[in-house]
Amino acid sequence: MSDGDTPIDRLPSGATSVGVALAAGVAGVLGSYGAAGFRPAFVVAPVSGFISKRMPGAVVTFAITVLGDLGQQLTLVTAGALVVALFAGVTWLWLRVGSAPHIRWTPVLGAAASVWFASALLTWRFVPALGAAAGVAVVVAAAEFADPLARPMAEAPGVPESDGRRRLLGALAAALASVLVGYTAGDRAETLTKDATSAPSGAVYADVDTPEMNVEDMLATAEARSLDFDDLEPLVSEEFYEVDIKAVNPAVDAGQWSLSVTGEVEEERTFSYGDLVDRETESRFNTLRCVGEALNGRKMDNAVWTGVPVGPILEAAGPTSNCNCVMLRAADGYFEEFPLDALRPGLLAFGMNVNPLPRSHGAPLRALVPGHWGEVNVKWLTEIELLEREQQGYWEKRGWHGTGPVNTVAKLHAKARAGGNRLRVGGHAYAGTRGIRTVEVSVDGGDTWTQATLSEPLPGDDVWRQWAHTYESPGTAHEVVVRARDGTGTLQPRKRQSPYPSGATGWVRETIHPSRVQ
Ligand SMILES: Nc1nc2c(c(=O)[nH]1)N[C@H]1C(S)=C(S)[C@@H](COP(=O)(O)O)O[C@H]1N2
Ligand SMILES: [Mo]
Repeated sequence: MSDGDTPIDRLPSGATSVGVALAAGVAGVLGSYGAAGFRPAFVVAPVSGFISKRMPGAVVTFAITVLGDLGQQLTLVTAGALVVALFAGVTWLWLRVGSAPHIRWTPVLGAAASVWFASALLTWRFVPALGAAAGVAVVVAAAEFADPLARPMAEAPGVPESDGRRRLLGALAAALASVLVGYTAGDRAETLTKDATSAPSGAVYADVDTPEMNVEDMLATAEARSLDFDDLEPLVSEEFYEVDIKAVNPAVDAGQWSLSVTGEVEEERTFSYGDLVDRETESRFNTLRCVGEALNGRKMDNAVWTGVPVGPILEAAGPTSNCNCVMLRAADGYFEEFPLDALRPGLLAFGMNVNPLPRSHGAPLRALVPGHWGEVNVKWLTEIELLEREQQGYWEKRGWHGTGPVNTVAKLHAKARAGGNRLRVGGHAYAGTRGIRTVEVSVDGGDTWTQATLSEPLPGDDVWRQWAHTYESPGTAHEVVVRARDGTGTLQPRKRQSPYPSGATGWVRETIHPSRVQ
């Protein structure tokens, strides 16, 4: 079979154009990623944000409670495909318009300019949009110039209009190169900024009173008080969970950023990053838990946070509202409303475990609201608005009731052999500001109960504890049940309820097969 007989060579030019256009679409998206990294200037970001925002409440709930992080990845892939289709469509139109001979630059420049314009409109960032245009331009140019003679010859009767195979291969090669370059550049931009703070130079702790050793001491205390249990996460989380409404987080420059206190106040106030960092700071342990997580889920973690207490900031503005309600607003368009009294003892944090607050956890500044569900601990905070009457927050508009205090929970995350015929189980227990008094364990499905060993409490009003229990293995499969009693003596409710809408309840139960425990 000669070269000329390969099926691709016999492609009608229409199909070739579609192939070139799709290759250009992919290259455009990767070009945008190369210029922006995984930040709001990445052209897929606004589209995936739009999808998340418009997704019906029921779908969001399904995504959070069943799909977990996969839900957000699906949104991102869908958004990516839509943008590829958009860029490909625009390119295809220009390939049609510009298909006259001798004007090969027309589709190259036309498609690039249109894609730049579309990206700039979507992201409202004009320079990074050039990345998308460059990706598209390279692919269309490669297709057009891969086959130098095709177009002039097309006018001669009997001569094929163009060599579809060469055009398509040129486009694919250029797209592959764009993908590689875009991915590498974007990934580099991303690692440089992912967990980097957007704090101005002279790191947070350089200008504040809190001696860094203070936080170091707290971390050392947490390590010392963590139970000696290999499979159990220590008292300060090694990996802190993350929940965001958008797949692409805001990238806020602390130098440009400010926090305003607005609404029902005597005097509206605005604070720059420097204003806040210069105030008297405080470091606290604070545990967070997401209302959307499963009963024995992994979206509950603890850290040492450094920042300024909210109380004096509120007092500086002088709240006059009589609904006792406040709305926190953020740079990603997130907003949550809850009682002002819950916010008063809170912290505005710009540090996390000795480091500046990472972008993923809300840099430059987030709210910490003691004892309340994660969702009111607003990240990338920009505004504290005192309200006149109650309003619904982002999640409440989607049916959740997650603005109140957390439910009590004892989780079971670790199992191990403990020598001889003994087994050991353990986990974390948390009840917000009520604290944990005891954790009780049953190894016979709930018939008899024993008190578990608890980790020594850490200082603070809103910190979890670890529990562990060692027992003689019955030798056969048995059900372990665990429940906590909070600081007021109230037992964790037995009734099982799903996370939606007000957080999971019930006791964690797990059937343990002794032979399968490592
Ligand atoms: N601006 C903003 N703040 C936010 C969110 C968000 O999507 N945007 N998610 C909330 C939810 S639902 C939770 S559980 C916590 C999680 O905080 P983390 O990501 O630091 O663990 O942040 C809350 N604050
Ligand atoms: Mo959450």
